[in-house]
Amino acid sequence: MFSTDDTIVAIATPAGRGGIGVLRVSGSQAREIAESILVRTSPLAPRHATFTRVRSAQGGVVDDVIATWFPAPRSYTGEDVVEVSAHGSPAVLAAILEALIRRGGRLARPGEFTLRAYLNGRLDLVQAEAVADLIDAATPMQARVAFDQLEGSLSGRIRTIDDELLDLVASLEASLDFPDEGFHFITPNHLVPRIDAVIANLDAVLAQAARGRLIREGATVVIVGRPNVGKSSLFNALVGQERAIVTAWAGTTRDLVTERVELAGLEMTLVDTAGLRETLEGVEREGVARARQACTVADLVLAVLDGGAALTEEDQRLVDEVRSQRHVVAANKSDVDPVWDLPGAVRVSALTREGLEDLRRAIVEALTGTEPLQDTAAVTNIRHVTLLAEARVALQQGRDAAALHAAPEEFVLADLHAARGSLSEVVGVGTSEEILNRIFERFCVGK
Ligand SMILES: Nc1nc2c(ncn2[C@@H]2O[C@H](COP(=O)(O)OP(=O)(O)OP(=O)(O)O)[C@@H](O)[C@H]2O)c(=O)[nH]1
Ligand SMILES: [Mg+2]
Repeated sequence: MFSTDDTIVAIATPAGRGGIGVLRVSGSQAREIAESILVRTSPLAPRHATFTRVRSAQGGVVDDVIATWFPAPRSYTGEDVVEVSAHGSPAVLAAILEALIRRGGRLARPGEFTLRAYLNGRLDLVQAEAVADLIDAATPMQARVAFDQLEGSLSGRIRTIDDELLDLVASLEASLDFPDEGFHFITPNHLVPRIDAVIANLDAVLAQAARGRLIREGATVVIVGRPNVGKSSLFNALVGQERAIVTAWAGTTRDLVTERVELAGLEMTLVDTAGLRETLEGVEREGVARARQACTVADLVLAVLDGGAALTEEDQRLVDEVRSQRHVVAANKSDVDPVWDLPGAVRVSALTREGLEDLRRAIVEALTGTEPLQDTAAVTNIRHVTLLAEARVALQQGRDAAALHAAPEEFVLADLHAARGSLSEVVGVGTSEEILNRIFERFCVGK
C-alpha cells in the first residue's frame, strides 16, 4: 500500500538555476519540520506568506525565503503543506532539502504529491493525470485540453453518463426486489431506448478520442517518394530551416531526418527519408528499408511526386501503396510546367513556396477532418479510451439482452454493473495499485 503517514519533501522547480526555486513539504509533520529550519520565533500563520531565513542541516544561515503554510485539508495534497520559495540556486535548494530531510522529512517519489491529492480525494484520477499532461504540454492546445480535464470537464461527462446508468440500475433492481407488486419499475420496452441513450452519450465522448489523442500525442508525418523529387526540400520548407541536405543528385538522403514542428496547434514529428528505389548499394538500400519501416508507424504519409516530370511506374506504385493508410499526395516543383494532373494531389513548390499553405492545410485536414479541433477534444488518454470502450461493450451486451426480452433482468443488470465498473475506473475508483504506480511514475519529483 502507499504510505501517507510520513511527511514528504522535494524541490518542486526544475533542475538548474532560476530566479526562484520552490520546495514542498507535505504531511502531518509538515509545519513542524519546516518551522524547525526557519529562523523565527512566532509560528507560521495559515495561508500567509512569511519572509524569513532558513538554516542548513549544519546550522548555518542558507538563504532568505518566503514560507507559506497551507493547513489541511485546503492544500494541494489535502494534507498540511508548507511551500518554501528560495533563490533558485541548486546549491541553496539542495541545502534546504537536506535540512528538511535531517529534521524528519522523506524525499518524495515522482508524482507523490499528486498521488496524495488523489488518495485524499482532492483530485480524481483523470484530473491527476491531467496535471502531468499540463506540465508536459508543448503546444497551447495541449495545455488547454489538459487544463479542461484538470478542471473536471471530462470527469463531469463521465459522471453524467454514470448517473444515467445508476438510475437504470436502481429501477431494474427495484423491479427485481418487488416482483410481487405485479408492476415493473421499468418495462423492457423502456429499458432498451434508455440504454441506447446512454450508449449514444458514450459514443459522443468516444467519437472525439482520435482527435483528442492527436492533440495529446501529436502525429508522425513521414515523407516518401522517388529520389530527387524534392522530399528534403519540402521537409525544409515545412520545418522552416535548411535542416536536411538538398542536392541535385538522386540518393542524397540516406538516413531518417526528424524534426518537430507545430501545424495548426498540433505537434508533429516530420520525418524525411531516403528516396524509394531499387538499389544495390549498401547504405542507400538500408536507407530505403528505413523509409519503408517509418511508413508503418506513420500517422500520415506524405507521398511526394515530381510535378514537372512524367509520372513513372514507381510513382504509380507509391500512390497505390499509400492509399491503404492516411496520406496526402504532393506534386512538387509546381514552378516547372506541369506535365501531368493527378486528381487530389496538392500542387506545391518547395523552391518558390507556392502552395505550401495548401499542403499544410491538407496535412492537418487529413489528420483531423475539416471541423476545427479546439472545441471538441475531451478524451485524450488511451487508458480512458480503453475503459470507455469496455463500458460500451458491456452496455451493448446489456442492450441486446434486454431487446431479446427472453433474458432475465439479472443479466442486463450484470452488464450495467460492469459498464459502471469501467466508468469508475476511469476516474480512479477501484483502480489497482499497479496501474496507479504506472500513472504516477510519469510525473516529475516535486509534483
Ligand atoms: N524547380 C524546382 N526544383 C526543386 C524543387 N524542390 C526541389 N528541387 C530540386 O530538386 C533537387 C532534389 O531535391 P531534394 O530535396 O534533395 O530531393 P529529395 O527527394 O530529397 O532527393 P533524395 O534525398 O535524393 O531522395 C534539388 O536540386 C532541388 O533544388 C521545386 O519545388 N522546384
Ligand atoms: Mg532527400
